[in-house]
Amino acid sequence: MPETPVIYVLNGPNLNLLGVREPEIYGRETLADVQALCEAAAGDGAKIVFRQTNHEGELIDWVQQARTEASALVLNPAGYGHTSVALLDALKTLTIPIVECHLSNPAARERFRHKTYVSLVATGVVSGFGPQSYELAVMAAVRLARSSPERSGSAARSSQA
Ligand code: CA2
Repeated sequence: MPETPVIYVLNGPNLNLLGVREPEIYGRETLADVQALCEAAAGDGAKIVFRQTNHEGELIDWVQQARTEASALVLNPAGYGHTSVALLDALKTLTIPIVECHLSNPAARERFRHKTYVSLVATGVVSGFGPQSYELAVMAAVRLARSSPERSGSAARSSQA
């Protein structure tokens, strides 16, 4: 029986305010609701490690951790997606699938949101579906993890260490 893949779901700055501020843009569901959606989407098929930080260095530490501990990464980089070359450099060290995820559709918003550094290395991008973007991103990540068996479970972790 293959080991259960681990999916890291990492969230960047201000997403802790989800459901509390700007509901007209980001909706009324909280980040805890989003976490529950991710866990339900994974079901018994994967283990979800769900985290949020307002600090660029901490996000980068977690990306580095995902390199050895995860089978796939779902990332909502929030504002850092548009600004952080350091985050891009960290993501470039990963060999696991990366699914970029946004609640809103940044391409339909202000010009400065139209591009992210993360998209340069993402396997795919899900945006514009509100919390459901995460659900879809986790489903994609689980499939990608399963279709890259060398990247699932402990064998992957030791080969990448
Ligand atoms: O649509 C997304 O998920 C974004 O990643 C959200 C970022 C934004 O900078 C990106 O362009 C698109 C902003 C996250 C801020 O989250 C808040 C949530 C509630 C209230 C205020 C901010």
